[in-house]
Amino acid sequence: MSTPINSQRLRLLALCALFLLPGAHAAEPLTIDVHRDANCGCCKSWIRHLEANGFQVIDHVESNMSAVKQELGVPYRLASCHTGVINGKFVEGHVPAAEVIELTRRNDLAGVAVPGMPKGSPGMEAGGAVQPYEVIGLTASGTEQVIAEYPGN
Ligand SMILES: [Cu+2]
Repeated sequence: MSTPINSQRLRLLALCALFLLPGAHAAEPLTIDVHRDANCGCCKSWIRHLEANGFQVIDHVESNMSAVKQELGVPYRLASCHTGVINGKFVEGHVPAAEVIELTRRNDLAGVAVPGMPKGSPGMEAGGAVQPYEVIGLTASGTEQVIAEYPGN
């Protein structure tokens, strides 16, 4: 008689764990290191975008950003201004918070990038102009895939 109750309880516990795990993850602020040049205004605006979306940002002012990018494995073709690092993965340029979060959930990606500095991307809103842009994911094996397109549909 007690066996079915116990297994039911176990099943309930398993269900609870399923629901609690993502919740516990979201409650804990995501911490990201951001490397930038001292005089980069749009980099600071991107940092504010991340903070507004619940990230804890550790700001690093660098004198040689290209050396930082090289060290972190950011391909030259994907380069932008600042470079973030989260869970050992790179976040290059004005990547929206949604794709930074996606990066933390994707085991296949080594990093994400918004190459260049497209107008209208997070931190690049000054002036009000909007350019379409893609968020590129770089897999561990070095292939690129588009993980988001902005402005979205
Ligand atoms: Cu920028």
